[in-house]
Amino acid sequence: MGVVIIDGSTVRAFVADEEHFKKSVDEKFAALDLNNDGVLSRTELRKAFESMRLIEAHFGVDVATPPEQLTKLYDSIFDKFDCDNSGTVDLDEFRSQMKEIMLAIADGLGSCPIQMVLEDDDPSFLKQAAELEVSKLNNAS
Ligand SMILES: [Ca+2]
Ligand SMILES: [Ca+2]
Repeated sequence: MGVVIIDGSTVRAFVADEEHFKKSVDEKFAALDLNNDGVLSRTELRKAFESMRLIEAHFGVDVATPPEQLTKLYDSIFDKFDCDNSGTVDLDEFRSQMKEIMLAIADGLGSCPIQMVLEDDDPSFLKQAAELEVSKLNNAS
């Protein structure tokens, strides 16, 4: 565990590192596909967002949001992911939306760095972005 400063360029570098990003997304997808049918259902995707804490970062939802409003929000997110309206999210849909979301977060961060505490069990993508930054710094020194 440690503290690292990240900003928009950190997140962008993470997404731009295609091999690494794809691997992270693929691993995340596999972990989220609880029943191993190769696609994410509405429930599985909702669990995903609850665990990734991306909603808070990207959509600015505060903790006091009423459950029915959250459900609406998750439904709208699911529809965004499910580009072909098949009722499930496949790996391609997941990859492209994750990329968009991460880039939107990068835009949101801009050049205003945020401080992140890295916890070992934190599954968030921002943490992975931060770790990539740390490993680059280590390599540079
Ligand atoms: Ca599934
Ligand atoms: Ca679909």
